Amino acid sequence: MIQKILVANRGEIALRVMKTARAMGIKTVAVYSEIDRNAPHVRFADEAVLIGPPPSNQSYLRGDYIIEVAKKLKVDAIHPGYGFLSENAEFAEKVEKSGITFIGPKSHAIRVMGSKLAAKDAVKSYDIPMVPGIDEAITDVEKATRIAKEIGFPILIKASAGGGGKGMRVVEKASELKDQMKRAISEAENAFGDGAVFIEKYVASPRHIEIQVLADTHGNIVHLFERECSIQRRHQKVVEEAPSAVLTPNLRQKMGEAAVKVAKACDYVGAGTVEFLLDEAHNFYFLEMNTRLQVEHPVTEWITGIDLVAQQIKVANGETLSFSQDELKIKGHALELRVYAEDSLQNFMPSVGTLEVYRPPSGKNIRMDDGFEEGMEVPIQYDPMLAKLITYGKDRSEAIQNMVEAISKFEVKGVSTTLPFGKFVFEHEAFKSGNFDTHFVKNYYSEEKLQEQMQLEAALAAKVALRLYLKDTEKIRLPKH
Ligand code: MV4
Repeated sequence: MIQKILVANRGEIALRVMKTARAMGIKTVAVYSEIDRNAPHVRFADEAVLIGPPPSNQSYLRGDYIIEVAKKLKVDAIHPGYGFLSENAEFAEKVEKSGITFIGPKSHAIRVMGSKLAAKDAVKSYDIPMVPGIDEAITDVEKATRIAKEIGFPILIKASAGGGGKGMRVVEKASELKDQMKRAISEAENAFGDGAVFIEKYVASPRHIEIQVLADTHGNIVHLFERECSIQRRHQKVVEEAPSAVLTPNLRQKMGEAAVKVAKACDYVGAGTVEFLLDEAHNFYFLEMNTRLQVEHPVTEWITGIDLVAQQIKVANGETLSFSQDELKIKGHALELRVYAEDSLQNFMPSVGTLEVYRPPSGKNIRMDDGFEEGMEVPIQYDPMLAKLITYGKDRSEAIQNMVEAISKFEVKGVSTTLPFGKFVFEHEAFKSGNFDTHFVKNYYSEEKLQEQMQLEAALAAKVALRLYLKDTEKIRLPKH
């Protein structure tokens, strides 16, 4: 039985994991870098250990040292959160070898899904739709040209070791292929130490839809429906929601079944996410699997009523899933906005400084997952995400309305945030209608448009204030008559 968990992470996700652990009666250990000395995750934990200077490679990425700390404090399990060591197969393996439970899948699954080509290979015999293309590394330009012509241009060159869009290149015609392949290979070598690239048909206007899965150690696998993650900027997700505005029950079931097969193909254990592209004709294609808890997991938790961290811990304890696929139902609609310390009017430049004012909204249909407090500095060493603002509604339009209200109540001073950008998205006709794809930001957003919207709102606010003032002065005068 897990009685003590070390959380090898920081910020909102470290807190998120510890809150569930505590609710389950499990002791928590935080690790922290020098700059995080006074961070909320450190104060929340039952014990906390300094692990090094601020740069991640000297602190949160020191796998061996974190395992040493865990052993010294007689920790039963390590939760890696997302990012940092969460998808490091070697780390997962070392944790297990040290006699500590890794809260996540076996290193085999992490390794297979860490390579796109290995992933394609693993799911090959499971009848899962994949984008037309090849399933092996290619270096021969002649051969690539032949295949590309078969597939039909435009095609996409992808790095096998790449993730989050890194190392991807669109090729419009055969004459560009040679040059682009050379570049892609050398880029992949430099970035990942692995020059393997492959080609796929380029899906021009896809939606990004992912399916949450959960597997126990006894062979039971369920899916917890989809999250729509098409609203992103340079491969950084900005808004996520569940369910998607466009999936029919039939398509949802098909995608769910495909996701479960992907999990089966790599002997998956724990909570994982299977990513798909959905094209304009609503064909779906398996892209990759993320072998960790995702940033956007709260929207799934809200529509299913299931605490995914609690499930991860139970599975790690060897428990059997306590529900079947048939017992899972979608209830209502949830949205998540990632609030970054970035300036939406200055090309999303990181905005560092002190949170002179930090007052997140609260209420019945609002969930805030954050790791910041008023007065704290926003450090430059880590991801600039300040908070996740999550809202709920009985349906999509109610969730949107609650989100717009929550954004307007969120007060931050001292650093710029992407809150105004978020409001722009939720108030946009394309978003409200549900008719959008991964090009939403590129297609609809500009600093000028946001500026214009903010000025209109400021003018409206001034008018409302003036009207209130006039009404007030009238009230004051009234008794005189
Ligand atoms: C694609 C694609 C179009 N066609 N594959 C980007 C990240 C990586 N996970 C896969 N990605 C894409 N793969 C084919 N064959 C378009 C993207 C893509 C994308 C996918 C999901 C979310 C946002 C995206 C933004 C640009 C491109």
